[in-house]
Amino acid sequence: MDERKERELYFWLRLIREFEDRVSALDKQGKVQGGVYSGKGQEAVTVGVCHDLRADDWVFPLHRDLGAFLVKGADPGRLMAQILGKRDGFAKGKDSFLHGGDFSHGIFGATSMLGATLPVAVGSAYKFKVRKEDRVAIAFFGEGASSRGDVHEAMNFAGVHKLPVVFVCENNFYAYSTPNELQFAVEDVASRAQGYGFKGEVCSGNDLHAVMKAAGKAIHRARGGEGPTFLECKTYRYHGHSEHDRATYRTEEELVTWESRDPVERWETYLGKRKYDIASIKTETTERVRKIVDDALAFAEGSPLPEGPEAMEDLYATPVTEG
Ligand SMILES: Cc1ncc(C[n+]2csc(CCOP(=O)(O)OP(=O)(O)O)c2C)c(N)n1
Repeated sequence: MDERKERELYFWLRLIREFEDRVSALDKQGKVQGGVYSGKGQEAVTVGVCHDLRADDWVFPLHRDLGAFLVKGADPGRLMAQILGKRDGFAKGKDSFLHGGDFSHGIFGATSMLGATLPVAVGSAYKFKVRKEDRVAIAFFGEGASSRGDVHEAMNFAGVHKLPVVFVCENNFYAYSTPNELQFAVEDVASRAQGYGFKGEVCSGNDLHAVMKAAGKAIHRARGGEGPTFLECKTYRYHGHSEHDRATYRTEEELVTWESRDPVERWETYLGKRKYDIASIKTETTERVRKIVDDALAFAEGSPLPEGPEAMEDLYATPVTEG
C-alpha cells in the first residue's frame, strides 16, 4: 500500500470519528431529530469494506453506519442535514438519520425493521446478475439482526443463486442489552454460511488491515461471479445502544479493554511504524476533518425545516432510474 492510500484510510477513520462525536454532542443539545446510534469504535469496519468500492456498487448500511455514507461518497452537509431533519437532508426533513438513503451514491440507507434491508440487498444483487453487470451489493447488519427470519431468507436465496453480495455482520457483542450468548448458540455467526452454501469468514473489526483483507477477497469473489460471502467483523461500540442508553449491562472493564483496541489509534501506531511523521499527519488530519464537519454543520443549520404542505410530497415511490 502506498503512503497516499494509507493516509487516505486514516482520513476516513478520523472523519467518521469526528462526525460521530459531533452528532453525539448535537444530540445532547437537543438538535438531532430521532435517535442517535453511535458507531464510535466500529469505524474500521465501514472504512475497510467501503474504501475500494466502485461508484456503481450499492451499500445497505445499518443504523450505526454513518461511516458507510461518508466513505461511499455522500455529501457530509446533506448527511448532517438529514440528521438534523432539515430540508436538504436525503429525506427532505421528513425523517431521522435512520431512513435516509442517498441513491445518487448507491446508498440504500437503513430501516427500522432490523434485517429488512438484506432481502433488498439480495434483490439488487440479483438484478446485477441478471443484467450481467459486475457490480456488488454490500449488506451490513448486526449480530442481533442475524436472528431474524428475513435475514435467513435473504442468505438462502443469495446462496442458491450465487449472487454478488457480501453480508457484513458487525458483531459488537450486544443487541441493545442482549449479549451474544443469549442471541445464538454458536461461537461465530459466520459459521451459518456453510448452511447456505457459501463462505463464512471471521475477522477483527477493529483491525483495518484485517477488514480490508477479508472484505477485499469477498468483494473480488462477488464481482467475479463466485457468489456471496458472510463476513463477520468482531468489534465493539463505545457508546450505549443509543445516546439515551447508559449501557449498565456491561462492565467498565470490558469497555476499557475494547478501548485499548481502538481502530483509529491502531492505524496511527501503524503509520508511526512506517516512519511517517505521525505528529504532523495527526495535526493536519484533525484540522481537515474538523473543517469538513464544521462546514457540514453550518450547511445543515442553514438549511430550512420543511414547510407543512411538504409532508404530502413524495408519499409514493418513483421507480429508481439509476443505470
Ligand atoms: C425487527 C426489530 N426488532 C427489534 C428492534 C429494536 N431494536 C433496534 S436496534 C436493536 C439492537 C440491534 O442489535 P444488532 O442487530 O446487533 O445491531 P447493533 O445495534 O448492535 O449495531 C433492537 C433490538 C428493531 N428495530 N427491529
